[in-house]
Amino acid sequence: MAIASGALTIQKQVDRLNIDNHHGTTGKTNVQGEEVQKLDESGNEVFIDSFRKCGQVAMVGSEELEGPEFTGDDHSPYLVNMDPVDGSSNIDVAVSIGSIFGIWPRNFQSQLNESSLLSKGSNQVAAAYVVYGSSTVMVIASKSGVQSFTLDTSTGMFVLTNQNVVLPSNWKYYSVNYGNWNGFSKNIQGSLIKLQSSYSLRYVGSLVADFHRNLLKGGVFIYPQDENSPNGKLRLMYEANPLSYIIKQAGGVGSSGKEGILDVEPKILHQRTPLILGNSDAVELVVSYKK
Ligand code: AHM
Ligand code: MG
Repeated sequence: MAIASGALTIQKQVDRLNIDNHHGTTGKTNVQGEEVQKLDESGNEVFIDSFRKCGQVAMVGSEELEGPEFTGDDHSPYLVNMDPVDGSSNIDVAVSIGSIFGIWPRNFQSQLNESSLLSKGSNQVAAAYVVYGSSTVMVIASKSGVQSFTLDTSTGMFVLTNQNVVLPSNWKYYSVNYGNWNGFSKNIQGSLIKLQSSYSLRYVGSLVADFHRNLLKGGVFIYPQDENSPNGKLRLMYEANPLSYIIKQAGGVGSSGKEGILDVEPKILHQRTPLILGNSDAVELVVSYKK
C-alpha cells in the first residue's frame, strides 16, 4: 500500500513534468557522482514519506541517499532498499521510467545501522517495481508468486490484472547497450553474435521497462562489465537484487556472470554489479559462452 500510494504521486508528477517545470536536473550530484534530476529527488522524498507513514519499514537505503534513512520505530519489521526513480536519462523525453524496491526482514537481535541493509538478495521476503509507461503497472513478488496490477487513473486504484506471472519459455528478446560493444569481453561479444542470429533486440535504457517487457514476453537483459565500468553499472542492493528476486519467482534467474545475484555477499550499499537477467536458458547462454 505504501508503494502504491507513493507511485500514484510519482505518476502524477511524471504526467505534469513539463507543465510544472519539474523536468531537468537539480544541479546536485548524488553519492555516485551522477546528476540528480528533479524527479529523482522528489521520488526519493515521496517514497521515504510513504514508508514513514506506513510504520512497517524501519530503515530505507536509497540510490539518492549516501546512508540509511530511519523511517520506523522499534517494532517496524522490514527494511527496504530502493531506486525511487530508475531510468533518469529517460525522464525528460517521455520514455518509460520506473521505481524499484527490495524488501528484507529486520533482524531484531542486532542494532539497526547501515550494515543492516547489507543482506544477501536471497534473504528478501518480497520485491516490487512500478513502471510508468503507456500505462502505470506495479509488479509485486513474494514467495507466493508474482502479481501485476495496473493503475486505474480514474479511481487512483491499482487493479490486479495479471495473476501469477510466469516467464514464457519461448523467449523472444535480448536487451543490451550495443554502444558499449568495444569495451565488452570477447565472451560477451561472442554471446551477442549468437543471440543476434536468432532473437530480436529491444533496449529502452530504463531497466524497469526493459525488465517488464522481458518478464511478459521472455528474454534476457544484459549489462555486463566493460572497460569503462569494470564492476558493471547497475547497483546490487536496489536494482539487481529486487529484480533477480522477482525473476526467480517467475521461473528465471539473475547472474553477475560469476554467481547468482541473490548469493552475492554485499559489502557496501551502493555496490555495482554486472547483471544478466531473464529466462534461465538465455542467461546460461550468455554466462557460459566461451569464445
Ligand atoms: P539510473 O538509476 O541512474 O537511472 O541508472 C540506471 C539505468 C537503468 O535504468 C538502465 O538499465 C541503465 O541505466 C542504462 O544505462 P545506459 O544508458 O548506459 O545503457
Ligand atoms: Mg536505477
